[in-house]
Amino acid sequence: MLVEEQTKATERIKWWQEAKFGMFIHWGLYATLAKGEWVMAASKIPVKEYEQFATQFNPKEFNAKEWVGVAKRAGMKYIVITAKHHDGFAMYHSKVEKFNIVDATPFGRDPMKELAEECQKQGIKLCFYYSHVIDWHHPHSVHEYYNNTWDYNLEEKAFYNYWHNLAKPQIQELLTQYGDIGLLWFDTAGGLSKKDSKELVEFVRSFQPNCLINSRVSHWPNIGDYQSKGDNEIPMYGEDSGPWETPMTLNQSWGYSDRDQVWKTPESIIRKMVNIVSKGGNLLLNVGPTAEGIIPEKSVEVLEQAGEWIERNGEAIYGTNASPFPYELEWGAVTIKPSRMYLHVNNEKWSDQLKLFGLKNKVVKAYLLADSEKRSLPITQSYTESIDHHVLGIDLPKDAPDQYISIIVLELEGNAQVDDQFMQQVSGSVNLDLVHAETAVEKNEKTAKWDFKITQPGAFDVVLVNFKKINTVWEDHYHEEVKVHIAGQGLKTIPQEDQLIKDSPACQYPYSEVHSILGRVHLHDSGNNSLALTCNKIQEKAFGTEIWQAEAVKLRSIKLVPIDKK
Ligand code: JFZ
Repeated sequence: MLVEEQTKATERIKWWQEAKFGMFIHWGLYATLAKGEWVMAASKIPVKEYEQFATQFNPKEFNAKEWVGVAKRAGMKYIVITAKHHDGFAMYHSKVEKFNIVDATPFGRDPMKELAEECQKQGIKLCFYYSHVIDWHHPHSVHEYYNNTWDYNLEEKAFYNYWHNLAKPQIQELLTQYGDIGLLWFDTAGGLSKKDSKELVEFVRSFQPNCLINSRVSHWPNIGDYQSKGDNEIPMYGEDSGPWETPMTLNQSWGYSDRDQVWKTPESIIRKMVNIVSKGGNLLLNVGPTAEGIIPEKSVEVLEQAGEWIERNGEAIYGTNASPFPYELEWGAVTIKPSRMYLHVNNEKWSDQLKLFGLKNKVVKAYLLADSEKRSLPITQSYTESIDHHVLGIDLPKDAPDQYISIIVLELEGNAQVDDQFMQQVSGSVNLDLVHAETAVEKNEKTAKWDFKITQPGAFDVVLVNFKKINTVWEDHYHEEVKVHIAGQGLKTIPQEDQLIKDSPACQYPYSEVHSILGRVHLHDSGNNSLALTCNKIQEKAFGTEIWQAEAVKLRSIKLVPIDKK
């Protein structure tokens, strides 16, 4: 990219990177069936029959002011709403296709217009989701896999008929009828050529040069302004060098489903948001309103409660940068600003003293974000030259001052600088993430290697950490021995599902975190060590983020867990 283009791109995305938290809204004709947004394909509903649902679609309760108000109270800075999903039904007044909410329903209003006005009033950016490749209503849309083959003959489809007569004209409408649009969220681009993908980006820019475009606009890499991860996927520290987001469900569905009552708690939302923001990402959190136009009560309740925490702690969220540490911290997470570090401490890890290894700066002052008087907390800082080890200790009041996560502010001399090598944490464990390993392939064997520092020698369990997608048979993925070499000791074993964690800071439905204990090792001395893992799950390059591309079992990291510590 030219320097000038790069500068423009950096400027364009600034608001979004500062915003951190947005509302996703999956709302469409499918809400009338209350079985999620894929119902048309799942039940192979013929177009003629599906069109009939429009004649009864009358979301009288829709109230733009209330919806935008919910987003505001949740602490969200932008809204991304489905202007057209895979069913092809336009949720706005389209002039190029009658199958839209104004022309085809008794409702007759344009909710996108009402939202645009309300967003403007309440200071929220409005953004549109547009399914640009999958369209089950149009006879000529062609996706690699997900086509309407129950009405139409795939062989008779002429993609460019769809592309030039529906997709592009509708995208143009969205960019010209509703004022400034923050971003266009494209999805499931399977089969779209590189040329058409790039042209689409140019097409969008020709109407609104500052409108952001997510990576799902194309399957070709490096097109669009930022990376949308797979649904509900949270990456490892440092996995992404550019801007990224996690699109996340509040229950287990995007579009309204009357059967799905598995709601995340406000606590879980806060923890995931903090984890994501500490890794430099954004959280795009979904609600699925009903056919009446109501955001389910339970979603509103969870969002408002999460919003109260964010309101109190916004200083440590909005406009921050990612943690400089290349691993998960066992007590929580870190965000930074110039000359400042925020320690987000999980309340169950709250104790008399918090210790942090590896911060090189002098700490000028430490205080609780919850303390309006900013009273100094007693601190000690030490450095041991022989093992190049920095330790910060902060004395804490007896009780955690906030709900779920309490934040300590560190005022630093200069911008945060940390020892970025892997090291043992305070509890004695070592977390080695795959993305930071040196990898090599030899004789068909893939090996990952890490160097790390030990400050408290002892005996350790070696634990392999994978994320496993629901309904995946573990043995289909791990049926060969993996090998570990560390400090002259070797382990060789087939990983088992020893511990299954359904919800952790970075893991959630449809994944669970699987811990496999590979064996026990002894580290006798302080200082530098290295670990080598040989395992065929070590990927050279991450997959794309199309539905079918999400890896069923993803190797994340290997951990050393001390066994003599309680
Ligand atoms: C897509 C849509 O099909 C779905 O209806 C919803 O809109 C969602 C936000 O996006 O589905 C996907 C796309 C990618 C993955 C999973 C579901 N993925 O990479 O894991």
